[in-house]
Amino acid sequence: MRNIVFLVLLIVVSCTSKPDFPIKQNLHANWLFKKTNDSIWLTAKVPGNVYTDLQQHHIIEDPFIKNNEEKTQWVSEKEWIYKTNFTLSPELLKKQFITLTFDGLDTYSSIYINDSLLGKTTNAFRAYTFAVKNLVTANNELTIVFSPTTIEEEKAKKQIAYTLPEGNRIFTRKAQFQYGWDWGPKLNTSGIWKNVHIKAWNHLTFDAIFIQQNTITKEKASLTIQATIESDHETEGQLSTEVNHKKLVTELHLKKGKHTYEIPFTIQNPQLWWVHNLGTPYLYQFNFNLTSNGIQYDTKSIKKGLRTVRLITQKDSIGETFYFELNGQPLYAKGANYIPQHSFQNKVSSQHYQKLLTDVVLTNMNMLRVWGGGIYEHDIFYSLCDEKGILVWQDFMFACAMYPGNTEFLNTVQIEAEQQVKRLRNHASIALWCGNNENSEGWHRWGWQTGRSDEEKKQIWKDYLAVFDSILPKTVHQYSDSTSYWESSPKYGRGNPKYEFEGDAHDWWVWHDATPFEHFEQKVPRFMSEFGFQSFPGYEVINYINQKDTVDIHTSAIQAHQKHSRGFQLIHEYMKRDYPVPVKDDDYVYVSQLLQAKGMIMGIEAHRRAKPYNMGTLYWQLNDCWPAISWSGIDYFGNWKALQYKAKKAFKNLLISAEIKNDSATIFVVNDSLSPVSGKLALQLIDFDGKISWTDTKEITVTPNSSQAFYKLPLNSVQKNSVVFVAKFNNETSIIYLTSPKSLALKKGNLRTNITPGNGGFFIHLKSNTLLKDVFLTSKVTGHFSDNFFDLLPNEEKVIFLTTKAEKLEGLLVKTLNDLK
Ligand code: BMA
Repeated sequence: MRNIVFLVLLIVVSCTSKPDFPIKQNLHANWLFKKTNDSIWLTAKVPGNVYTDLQQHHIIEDPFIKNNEEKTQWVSEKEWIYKTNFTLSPELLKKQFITLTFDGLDTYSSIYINDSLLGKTTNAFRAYTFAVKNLVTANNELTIVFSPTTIEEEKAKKQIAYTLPEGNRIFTRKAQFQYGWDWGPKLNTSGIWKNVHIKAWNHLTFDAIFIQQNTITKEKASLTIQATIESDHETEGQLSTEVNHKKLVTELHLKKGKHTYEIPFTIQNPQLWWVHNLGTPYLYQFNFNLTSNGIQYDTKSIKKGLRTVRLITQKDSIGETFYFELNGQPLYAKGANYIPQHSFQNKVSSQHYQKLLTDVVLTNMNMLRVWGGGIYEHDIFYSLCDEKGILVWQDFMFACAMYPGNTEFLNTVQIEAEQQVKRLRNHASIALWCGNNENSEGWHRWGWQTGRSDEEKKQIWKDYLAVFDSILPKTVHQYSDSTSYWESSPKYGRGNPKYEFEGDAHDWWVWHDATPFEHFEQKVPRFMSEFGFQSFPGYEVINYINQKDTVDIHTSAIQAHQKHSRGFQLIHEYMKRDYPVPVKDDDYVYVSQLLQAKGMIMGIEAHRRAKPYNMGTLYWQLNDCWPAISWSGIDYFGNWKALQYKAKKAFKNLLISAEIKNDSATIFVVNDSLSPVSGKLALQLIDFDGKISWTDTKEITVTPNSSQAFYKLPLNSVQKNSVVFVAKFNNETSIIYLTSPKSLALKKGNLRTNITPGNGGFFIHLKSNTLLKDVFLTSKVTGHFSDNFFDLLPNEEKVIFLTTKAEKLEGLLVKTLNDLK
């Protein structure tokens, strides 16, 4: 229930009495666990899960190395018990209200406190809160029994007369990738995967605060503070809101129970939040204070970016647009699809979040799609996206399946959606809520309807609509400030010709259908939300899988870490088309990364050249959840593959890109910034020794937020395998190749390297008398190269910085494509 507050006073309240704040106590200590029938209790980590606990006690081996995954499958078939003892202080016990909250239990559990059954849980994606005032004392025991998911799944399955695609995972609300995916292991965890805490309070407390944006213009941000307050009696109270030294104290007539009070709040000339490539992701710090009768009862702080972001879908002469508008400006979205960073979430530290999201900014990405087969990420993920100016396309956690539609299932989805939307609605980074990943495409194009009666099909689709066309959009609409909702990604599967003209697209003609990379240039959709190609990870990951110190890609362990049935075969087929196929394993790994990068960059550049027809490109996939051969740009150890380095360049605000068609090269300049860029476009035709055979310059102005063709070069008299065009504009240089890497007449280079120590690493100076393609630096020391897999123009020096803690740069190796010819 909402109450509009009319009485607003600008006063400073002086609190004379001692505050009576809630007491929050985490219950993360002293946990023990065991298999139900075992007699010995072992120590456990909370938050955590049974796999990492078992590993800690050497009962199972690390499932990420060798073929161990298979050996650990018994774990998810057992029942596990966790218990802890905790004490509560007299001060806490004296409080009127005491609640126990589990932010996440994975998944089917029975909770006992001091031997009484507190409740049962069935959804890992929602929090559970219990009132425990009458159940706790100074010394307590908390026990949680986790039953295997299969038991409930089998029961649920029996209630439906037909089989739903894709397996029993659909019955359990937990991370779907834990049942195995084409890039991830089958490790179906159980346990206390998120925080557990006790909260004790007197009289008044904040339940939640939502800073709702009504309208945001350059002149004024009109907001409504929606404060949900729980009170044990009807009373007068004050809510103070403080932002950048402006303080507003509002008198509230508080009713008994949990109620939402709405307080209008304006900020003049607000500083808007922008994605990092277009401005500053400015965040306001809001501090709230709840007072009554001179006593302070609760406080809360929220960092909030003010912006408007909308998904624009409008019919046009070609089909329908699909783009995001940020603060009134059409935004070109550049980025990737994000999957969980680990199979076990307790293994993902805040440093992992920091590092990965810093990498996202460094590679000039401004959007991530949190894919629907993983998890609703932890708060830190969204807070960092807010801080770093990254937009988030947030899927609800449903992927590649049809889900049941019984009342119990719909109810749990309703609660889950409401909790997640409320949890994330203050984040400036949330750009979109999307219902699911590929469920609709699967239903319409993957043969899921075959052999079903009309009645059955009608029922399954009705159940689909109940979730994705009703519960989820209604929840987003009701609890957020008009965040856009999109039913399913993609809008149309690639089998439907409309995929090119309307909505977002997952273009898997490349890879799954083995179509050559050039397809990306021929079929450009309105927004590419998935496209990808696999490669081997860095040497460090390969050696970790095998537990060896030489690169070997022919082991059964490597086979076990490739989850796509045709994965190796597809890499090989594509490699033969465009690259020399190396014999040595370390070379093969290197070329597999070049191959992946070539395909993806071809796509990214074609998409960006097609702006504003196309307004976004998110490749599949940013990261890995275990050491794998996969589509990722960044491997399990955080090392950048060739794709990530090359995407960094291809995602810059200013891109020089050539379209090679009909024996000519058309030079485009793409400008994503909101200002015009003027300068000299300089073009040269050089051979691999640097001899210039043709040159021209042109003064150009690239209009803001545009892609324009500026030059057309005929290629009919050009020796395509032994020359390149070099295009320069505004400090950017692009080397334009006219034929596939395999056909290039690259020469053996005379590379000179010189290493000098620097602050926190080493400078590596590189120079060659001939063009070196795809220069790859690798070393024994752990670190990050400022650039890698780059081309070195003849007689031009390039300086790379290796950031490392090592004192000596040992074993620097340089590989080039020239060496493999
Ligand atoms: C996409 C994803 C995933 C899958 C990937 C690679 O469509 O949504 O389901 O892992 O393709 O096959």
